[in-house]
Amino acid sequence: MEAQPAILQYPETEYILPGTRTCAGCGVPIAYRFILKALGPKTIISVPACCVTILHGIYPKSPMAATTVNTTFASAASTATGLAAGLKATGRDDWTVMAMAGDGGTFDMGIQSLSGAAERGTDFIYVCYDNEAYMNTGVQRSSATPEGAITTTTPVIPKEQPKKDFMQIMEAHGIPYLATASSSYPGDVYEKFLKAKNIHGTRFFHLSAPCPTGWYYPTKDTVKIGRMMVESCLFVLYEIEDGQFRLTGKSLSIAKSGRKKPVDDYIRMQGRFKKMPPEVLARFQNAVDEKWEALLKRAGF
Ligand SMILES: Cc1ncc(C[n+]2csc(CCOP(=O)(O)OP(=O)(O)O)c2C)c(N)n1
Ligand code: SF4
Ligand SMILES: [Mg+2]
Repeated sequence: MEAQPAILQYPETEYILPGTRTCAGCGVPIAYRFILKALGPKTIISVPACCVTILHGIYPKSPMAATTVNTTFASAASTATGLAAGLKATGRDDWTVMAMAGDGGTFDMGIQSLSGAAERGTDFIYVCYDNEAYMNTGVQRSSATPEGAITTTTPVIPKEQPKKDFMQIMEAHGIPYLATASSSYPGDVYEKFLKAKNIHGTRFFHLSAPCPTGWYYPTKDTVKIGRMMVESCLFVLYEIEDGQFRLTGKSLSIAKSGRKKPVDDYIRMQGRFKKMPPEVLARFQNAVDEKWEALLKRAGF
């Protein structure tokens, strides 16, 4: 019998119904749709203040067919800890607890509650969807904003510090599973969440989600921009399971073929990089190359 195309193997149930309040072209709901398909109906989500709060909307007009708790900005992981404890105490071990937070709510504001939960081995999935700034409040810089980007808090001189390597911080917690994923590769997102669902303990995802509103590119280009991040190895798709590192999807194909693109086209497509000086672009490319080489080595290439 012929194998079914991957798209026909995803569950048909939708947990995000039409009519969300995200901007046109937002990268977040593309991935979120597949995350929820992988996790299924017995999922409870802790959402701090961020664009996903806007996506979830206000009761009774929410487009979400998923159980949600809205919490304060720094508390996604501590709220999830309470949910996990409550479900365990009431014998509902078949539920999945997930926290869905932005980069501001993770790299900066939520790091203490996330680090505490990971150190305790809280049984939950934490997703940091990364649009590389505090978007919900009007594009302020976060420690996930790349060097050379303009934000409303770095309007004249673009951001001078490089992006924080948050995966390294999370790996240092010794958690059983952590992975990167991109909204431009929903199949890879789906597979990784399906796997994470069946692992116990703290599982962490760094999910790249392009944002036309804060990156200043046309709304139709979201999937293209996300693919360019991966094709240039600026954002690498991988997973670390019980300490074992593995490249996945498009990044694995690039490792095999050696066909890695430069970052220039990706940078030039976005208004946020219009003031990036040539020397910063050269340094940026250099940093991407060095990190890719290190990951290739780690993956055994
Ligand atoms: C303690 C606190 N400080 C500031 C805010 C205002 N605030 C709400 S959402 C947000 C930005 C969140 O950024 P991020 O976590 O990156 O998510 P995004 O909006 O980009 O999706 C801010 C600053 C708040 N709700 N609580
Ligand atoms: S500001 Fe960006 S991340 Fe937020 S809803 Fe709009 S496109 Fe999505
Ligand atoms: Mg953000």
